[in-house]
Amino acid sequence: PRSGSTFYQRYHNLEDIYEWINRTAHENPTTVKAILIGSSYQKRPLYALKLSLNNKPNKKAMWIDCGIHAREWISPAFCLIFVQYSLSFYKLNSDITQILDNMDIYVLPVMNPDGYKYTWTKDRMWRKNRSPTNGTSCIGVDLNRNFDANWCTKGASPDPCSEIYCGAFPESEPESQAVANFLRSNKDIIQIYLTIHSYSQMLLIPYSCTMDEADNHSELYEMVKQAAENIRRYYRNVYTYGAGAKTIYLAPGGSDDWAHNLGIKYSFTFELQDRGRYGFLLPPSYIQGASNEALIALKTIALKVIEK
Ligand code: ING
Ligand code: ZN
Repeated sequence: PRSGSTFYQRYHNLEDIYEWINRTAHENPTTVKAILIGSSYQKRPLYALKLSLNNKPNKKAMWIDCGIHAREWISPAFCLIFVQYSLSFYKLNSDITQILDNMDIYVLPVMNPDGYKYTWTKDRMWRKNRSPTNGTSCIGVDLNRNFDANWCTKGASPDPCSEIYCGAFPESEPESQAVANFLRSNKDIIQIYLTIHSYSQMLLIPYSCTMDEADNHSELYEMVKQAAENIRRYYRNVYTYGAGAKTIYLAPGGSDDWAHNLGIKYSFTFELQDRGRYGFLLPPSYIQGASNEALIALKTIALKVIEK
């Protein structure tokens, strides 16, 4: 079984993650619900877990998705650790208690299950989903170029063989459409959007799709600055931070920019460990440390939003 502290310090294949989702929901019937938000190109279910630890009415919410890119294994690993931490430390850790007393949290552990499966069975370095395009043998759309935010402009590619292929049209993919539909339906309650990637150790805010600053740039900038300072103070590790286009590269069609434009003003992309030594092949012994850093950044931001 998954008893013993080592379950979360390992990477898990897709079947094990589905089993974990199922078990987590069944073992916590009053606080966790599995919500089917859609399915992948290969018809795998997309389950988000809703964490609702306190029945206070009219609570706001936060959305966290992991595994949009298949090879970034630390990302689903973080989502599992985050759920486990929330369920274990509610009422024990004051930060997570305050956060969960004020908001429900939706966690999508694997947004790209077809790609994730492929990295376990065929090609460890696969990034995109697994949908085919007519007229080419090249497979897959970059789901983080498929959202409707300056879609397929500079920083994305219309070539189906590219690693940053934007797809045939915005939300052409069932995985991005499922997330976009869920966020649209719940945009009045969702205050914070967070998407987890790797690697490079960065805390990014909109925009990535343009060099323009977001309307609330200074507020967002202050949040990621404080989050990076906390990571450095507690874990002595360096994260860079700022608007995506200026900090990493111009990248249109990303989920965080789209969520921001939808009205979810507090929108973030975290790039977890490392800075390139292991890259996507981050050894399992780094999972806990990388997740602790993401967790303190998440807490810093959520507590700031709650204060407002
Ligand atoms: N990085 C992201 C990528 O999709 C990014 C960077 C963030 C792009 C936000 C767009 C919006 O390229 C990784 N490592 O995937
Ligand atoms: Zn990524």
